[in-house]
Amino acid sequence: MSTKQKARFIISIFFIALIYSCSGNNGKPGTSDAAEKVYVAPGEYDEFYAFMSGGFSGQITVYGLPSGRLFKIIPIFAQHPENGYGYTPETKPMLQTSYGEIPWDDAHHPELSQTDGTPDGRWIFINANNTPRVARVNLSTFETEEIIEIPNSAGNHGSPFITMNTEYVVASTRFSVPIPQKDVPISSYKENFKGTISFIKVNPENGRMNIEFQILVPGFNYDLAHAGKGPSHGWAFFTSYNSEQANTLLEINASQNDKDFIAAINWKKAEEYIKEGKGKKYNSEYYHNIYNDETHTATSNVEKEILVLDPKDCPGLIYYLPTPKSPHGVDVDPSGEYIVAGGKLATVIPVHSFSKMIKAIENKEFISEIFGIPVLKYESVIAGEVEDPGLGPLHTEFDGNGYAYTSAFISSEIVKWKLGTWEVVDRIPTYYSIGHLMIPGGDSKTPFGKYVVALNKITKDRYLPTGPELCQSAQLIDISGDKMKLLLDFPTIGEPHYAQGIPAEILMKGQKKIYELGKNNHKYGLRSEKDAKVEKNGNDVHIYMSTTRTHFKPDNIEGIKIGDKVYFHITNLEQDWDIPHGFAVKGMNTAELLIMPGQTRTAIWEPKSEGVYPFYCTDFCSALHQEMQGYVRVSAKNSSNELKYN
Ligand SMILES: [Cu+2]
Repeated sequence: MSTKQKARFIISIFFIALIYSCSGNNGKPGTSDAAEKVYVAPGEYDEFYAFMSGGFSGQITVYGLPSGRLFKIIPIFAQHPENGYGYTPETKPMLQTSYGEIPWDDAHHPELSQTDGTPDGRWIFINANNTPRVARVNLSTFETEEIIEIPNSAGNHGSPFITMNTEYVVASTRFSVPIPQKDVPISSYKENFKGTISFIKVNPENGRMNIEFQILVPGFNYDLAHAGKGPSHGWAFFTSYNSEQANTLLEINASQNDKDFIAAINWKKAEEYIKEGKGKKYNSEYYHNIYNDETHTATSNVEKEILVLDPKDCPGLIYYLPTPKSPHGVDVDPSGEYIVAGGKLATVIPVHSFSKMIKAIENKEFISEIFGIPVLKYESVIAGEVEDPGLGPLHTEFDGNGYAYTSAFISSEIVKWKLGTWEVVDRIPTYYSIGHLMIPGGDSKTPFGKYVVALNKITKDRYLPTGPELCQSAQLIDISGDKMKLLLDFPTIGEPHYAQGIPAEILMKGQKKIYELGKNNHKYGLRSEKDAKVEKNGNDVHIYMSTTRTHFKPDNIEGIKIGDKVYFHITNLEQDWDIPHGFAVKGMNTAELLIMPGQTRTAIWEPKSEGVYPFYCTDFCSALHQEMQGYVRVSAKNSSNELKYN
């Protein structure tokens, strides 16, 4: 080789290295190819909508895929100043619980409603983890319509996973607690602590939830769940760890046993037992908050009792599948045959077979019994084990083409493997510490494929610092070819704990554009501007106010006195898509309002000193938006000023 040849050789190696470093496998795609794949031209729509949990933000954020654009924040378990959710009398009842008003909670797993195992775009459910609740958001309005508290639960982590036709939303308690609650030594954990698994029935017409029954289970930590589908429809699977029932230093003490369990629950059998009267009534106070789309107002109802099944009285209701080792996720493949566990300390991914499980139950291949629950023999139910699945496998989703994708938390990667042969066929690093992952429809019978989204816990070095607190991060990976390809990083709000994705066209079909004025039955709502008025009742002043582009009616109000409580009930009379109006009055000490077309919302104001106070529209609504304003005159308590307005 001449010197020239040598130089050329070295240069070509350098270029090959450069090309490889841009190919997407080191986390820096940087190619026009990737940019083209995520580019959504102005005026065009994203193909998928992704609903991400906000984790500790208590919200759901809505992103477009593949662009990664943030479209909306839907407040669920948290007050939200953007639109007044949780501040207005119409929405405050949504945050009521048996512990009082809770303005902030931890939201983990969004879950789309399904029909025949396919996401249908009607509702999305999500859990409050800390003070156990399940919420339902209507996807025609993107409003939180219902929140139900779950009694006899603590750390509502394993929820809300739904059955194939949204018959039930299932939930399990992470922390076992005394049931019913009582004052006992914590060291009496083994004697006194229990877990529960809840089945929340969903009304197919309007989505209304009610807790149909709970099942009392041994005091382990129940972690995650998924319902069966196809042949396994009628069953639901729940992971558990801490089968040691330790109550201190769990990082050591709950990792003693070689295997913990997946609880396989036959919910059709549970329905039979309930019919036969096997359920026992427990006194349990819990809140059930429902938002009414016609009165535009939520109400809190207090429920007093709940039906509880004890497996001891219900043979055939639950079986334990031994699962190595401290399992976290449990996922059922699109065919409904394979039940995949993510054993966070396991060296393999165990895959259970539903049909083998049924056979083993028939043949009574049990190795022991725990509190009346038979434990099946591992070898009898296992379909296969995926070897070398990465360190700390947590969650699995499916592409509908026979492949599974598992997130590995410790080794920060996604591992692709083949169902049936269990061989690993591809792996891609994530940045960093991936928890859940999401393929649109990836936990359903009909995955839409195309992308997997990595939901990461840490973003160190991916973005410029924004203080000690960095944004968290999602990553979009193309799964349309044999090899996974990183396309895009995008920041998230709160912890992107889990997400669900659905084709945008399914959502668009049901989208509500306005609230019809003719159906506005809010107690203080207006159908037309003529009806605007002010009524005084003792110290309560109710202002029935209208907004249209570009004025309030009334816009001058006098005769308000110190000590009065002023309710601005504002109806937005617009009947045109995307014309909200805002409202704020100087010194108001709750959030401002944002009122959608046809909607009524209330701001409460208790003026503290005499004077004249302006109010105005806070949402830029047209060319004369600045003129959209008014005044309230506040007089001394003993003033003789009469109430007047125009
Ligand atoms: Cu306006």
